[in-house]
Amino acid sequence: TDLRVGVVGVGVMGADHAERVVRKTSGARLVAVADADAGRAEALAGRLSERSASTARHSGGTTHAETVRVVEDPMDLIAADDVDAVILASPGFAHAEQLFACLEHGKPVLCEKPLTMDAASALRVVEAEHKLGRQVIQVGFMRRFDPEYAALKQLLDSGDLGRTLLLHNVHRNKSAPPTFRSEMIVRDSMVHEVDVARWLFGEEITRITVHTPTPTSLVGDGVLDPQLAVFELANGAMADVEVFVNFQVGYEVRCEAVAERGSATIGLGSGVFTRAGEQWGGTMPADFRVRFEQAYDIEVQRWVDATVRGEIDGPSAWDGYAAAAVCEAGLESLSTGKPVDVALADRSEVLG
Ligand code: ISE
Repeated sequence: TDLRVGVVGVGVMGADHAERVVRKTSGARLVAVADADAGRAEALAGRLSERSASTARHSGGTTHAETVRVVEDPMDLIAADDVDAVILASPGFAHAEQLFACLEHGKPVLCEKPLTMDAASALRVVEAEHKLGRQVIQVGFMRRFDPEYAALKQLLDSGDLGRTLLLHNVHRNKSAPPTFRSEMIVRDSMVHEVDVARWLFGEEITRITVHTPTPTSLVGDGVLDPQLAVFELANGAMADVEVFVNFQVGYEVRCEAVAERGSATIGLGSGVFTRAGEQWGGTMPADFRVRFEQAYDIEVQRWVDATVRGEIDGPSAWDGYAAAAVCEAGLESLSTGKPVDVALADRSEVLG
């Protein structure tokens, strides 16, 4: 029997995930959506109900032609008997309360980043899950599922290039809405590189410095975009990242790992690169849904498969907490311009 999934928050990412569950994920079925904007939820539910009905007709009725219902209150969706698992794609500020509800009802949840808005609340989530006695929270750091990132990780872990010394990252969005302020650049965008650095090195980040060059004139007053951050890791390695969310050109995410005997770059291969007439170039994806489509597909499929087994299969609540702790220090560095030590709880004390 299919895993019955409910999606909370159907903005850009939630709508994308809802559609993914209906169209591309096997072993799962979308039963309900909830959103603060009821009209938006209704429109999506209508569209996806029609789609699953027509899929059922075309496949001779083997697919469930369920209608996707709209639940007004996210808490009711999380509690609903016919929702086995939840995808949380509401804004970050709503996550803590909704995660606690998922834990209370023992519902497995794929939670989009950030886990919560600050380290203290993220740690409370980790502790509450630990008390439950099983891992039910997976965090949406989908880059770990991107085939290019996965290949880079494998290469670095193989040791063929020697020890990894440095990462250089570039993270550019074509544009961001005016509501995307400096803090969101850290908490919602840079947080991906925070996870990538922790994951590729297998080490915690102990210190972060966020530099802020003169902002682009194409953003509103007071928005510090781009930002240039340096992470220091527990083993002495370092990573830098340029995050520029109003780059204007297109979506671009690159990562170069510098090791003792060579370097490896990913993020150049999406799209067709041509060389002609002393020029090279290619196309760029417009946004993260295009660039990371495969990663999201793999993420959700593996989450569904693991959930059915009663497990998670990806970044854990601890990973979400560790990233929140780094981002919190990053926000302090953003305002002072100084390096800020990351205050991270002792993992073995929290998780035993
Ligand atoms: C967005 O929320 C994402 O997660 C994207 O991966 C990132 O590139 C973008 O900057 C965020 O706003």
